[in-house]
Amino acid sequence: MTQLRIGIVCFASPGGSGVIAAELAKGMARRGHRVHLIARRPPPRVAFDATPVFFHSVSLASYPVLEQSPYALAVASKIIEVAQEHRLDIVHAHYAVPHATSMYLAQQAMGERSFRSVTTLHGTDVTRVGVEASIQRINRFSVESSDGITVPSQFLKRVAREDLGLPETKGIEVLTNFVDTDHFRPAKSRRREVLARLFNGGSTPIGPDERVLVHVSNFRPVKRVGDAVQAFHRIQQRRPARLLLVGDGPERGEVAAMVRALDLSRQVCFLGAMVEFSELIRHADLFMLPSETESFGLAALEALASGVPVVASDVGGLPEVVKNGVTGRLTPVGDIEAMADAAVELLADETTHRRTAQAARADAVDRFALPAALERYEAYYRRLLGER
Ligand code: GMT
Repeated sequence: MTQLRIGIVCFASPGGSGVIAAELAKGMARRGHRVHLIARRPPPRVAFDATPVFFHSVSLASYPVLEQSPYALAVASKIIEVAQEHRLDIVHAHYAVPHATSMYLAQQAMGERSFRSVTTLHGTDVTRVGVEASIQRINRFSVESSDGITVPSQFLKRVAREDLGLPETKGIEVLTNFVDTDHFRPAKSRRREVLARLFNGGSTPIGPDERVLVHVSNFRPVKRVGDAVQAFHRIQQRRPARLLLVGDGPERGEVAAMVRALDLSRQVCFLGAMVEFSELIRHADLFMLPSETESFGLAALEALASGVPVVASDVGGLPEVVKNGVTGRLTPVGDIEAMADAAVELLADETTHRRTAQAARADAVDRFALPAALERYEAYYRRLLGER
């Protein structure tokens, strides 16, 4: 098989699209391909690997005339530079806004000596910002102009057709997100002290009956972190429990105020953003994801791979990730009582919890393991290049 020269464009801010782009970059490099990553900064997690991924930073122009620095143009320019210098076969843009547009510009500028382009739609680039009136037309045009389009779930494929208006004649490939199941793996035995250290500087040990729930997100409104806190409020009235909140973002202040108002400061701990939380999550008892929408829900998959059952909203692509009643529970968006009931039911009975945790791990390995995902991506790239 010939070595591929692949460019990957992504955001470096915390979030699933940057994680997937980084894991893909590392994985393709390990498979022997030359991978060039283009972003403002190296995305979190890309550093954790010995295999070389070549990084090219996008620097932004500033000038008093400009109201905002033209990021999309800077990315386009960087793609041209890297593609020419390294004779890229494929450029793969993660998150359409504005990367699909930058990639289209670069392709046009390079003419015949250009590369094949792939856009992976991740979520709000289709469901929210991507369909805002101010950019919808150019976003749709740029995505449709990509040689290949991938999405992480059947849900997002449907929405891309309906909301973005991508025609049936344009192929959209479902290549599900994936997880490194060696990295996210269950604990040999759940050790309370690993988590206890995180609460109040470790001053209060976690009691044998106490259960630890975790939520990981970027604290954007769409994540509904407040619902996790309100559900937890009900859960801890019915059984001893604690809640670890991992991440940071615009809603954090409001959520912190809610924790104080509900008098939960002793049981709820805000850890802030963490790039590496696999050790923490594998010792937890339950993962909560009460989002308003998720195209996929990568954090939920990382919990499942760690052998941690998930209680999540029954929305978007989440039912494709969490098997309701088997690897976790799905409850209607905003139904705090239902979420609390599901959590208590899972935590109340040791046998149910163990069975769900084992099914979670098995299903993550079976359907979402990294090596098979990398093979699917590579086959897709080769198909676009006309190799088979
Ligand atoms: O679309 C976003 O809100 C950002 C994006 C990200 O960069 O985190 O999240 C989306 O992509 C992830 C990776 O494919 C998915 O796991 C998330 O479900 C998805 N978020 C939403 O759909 C809200």
